[in-house]
Amino acid sequence: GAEQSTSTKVELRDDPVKSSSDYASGSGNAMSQGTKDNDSDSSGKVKIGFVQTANESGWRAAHTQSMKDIFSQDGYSYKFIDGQGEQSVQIAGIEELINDGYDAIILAPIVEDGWDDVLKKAQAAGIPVIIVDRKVSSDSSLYSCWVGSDFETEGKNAAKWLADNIGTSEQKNIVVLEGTTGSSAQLGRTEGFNSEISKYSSYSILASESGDFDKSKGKELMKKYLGQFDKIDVIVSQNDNMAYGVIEAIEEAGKNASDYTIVSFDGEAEAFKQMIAGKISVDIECNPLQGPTVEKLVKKLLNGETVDKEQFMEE
Ligand code: GZL
Repeated sequence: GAEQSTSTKVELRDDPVKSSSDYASGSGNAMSQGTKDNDSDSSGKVKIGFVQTANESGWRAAHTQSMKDIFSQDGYSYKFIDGQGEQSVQIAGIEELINDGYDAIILAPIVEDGWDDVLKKAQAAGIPVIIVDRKVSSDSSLYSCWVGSDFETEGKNAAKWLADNIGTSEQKNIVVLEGTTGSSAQLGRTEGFNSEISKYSSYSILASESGDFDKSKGKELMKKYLGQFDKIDVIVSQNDNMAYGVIEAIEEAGKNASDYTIVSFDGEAEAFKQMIAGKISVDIECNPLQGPTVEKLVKKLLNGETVDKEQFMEE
């Protein structure tokens, strides 16, 4: 019969260090030494990719700028990916960074659930992932660390401020505008606020629905609340952008924002102007300037160091 070919066809790779098996094996062969070279692309720069939620708020814009400022310094090749408010877009962005052999991936997850598969892919490719701002519900073994704020404490602080400054003797009705459902900021602020305010029988929460951290959705929700309830004393808005929508809804109804106690979160410059105008009563700080903290962690991780799983921002 026909001469059986004895040689097997050797498949040439386009880029020998891109294959995940090179990292997973760690066999010490020439290929896995490529991991060291992989810490910098041909231009000798460290490749950093940042997958952001979207641009839904002033807080988010400051967060994005903080990362851009730090990673546009010399020595980094920085790629920003806008998640456009969709988890599927964020996941596709992470996969793109994995395929392009980035040295580290920074992810600001829009919601907590649904990240296991893509985090496993990054891990298999030997690429450290730093979770920033909101958290993921994935097991912490699937990412290097998380940097962000203590959202539950923020919620508790809002309730404590009410008890201390508005008092606990007269009956007060509260309506809440929650952030994006399933995001750590929404989950934590809601849990923290509810657990603390429930200590005071003089406060009752009439409604607590999502305005998605968005100004126009917050305005529509506040208009609905104004139509539903004839006595609202306190309005808790889980970010400043929704609080601006609340103020517009109140004023378009011919009422005064200063007749209400409006509690907001984030602490944007514009919100300070609204506080000076007496329209927002208190604003719970949430620090978006995470770039410098994240850069220090990237350097440690790429240097083979381990870091604490949770890194809280100064607030
Ligand atoms: C909080 C962050 C929230 C902000 C909102 O750390 O996740 O997302 O409070 C933003 O302004 O949309």
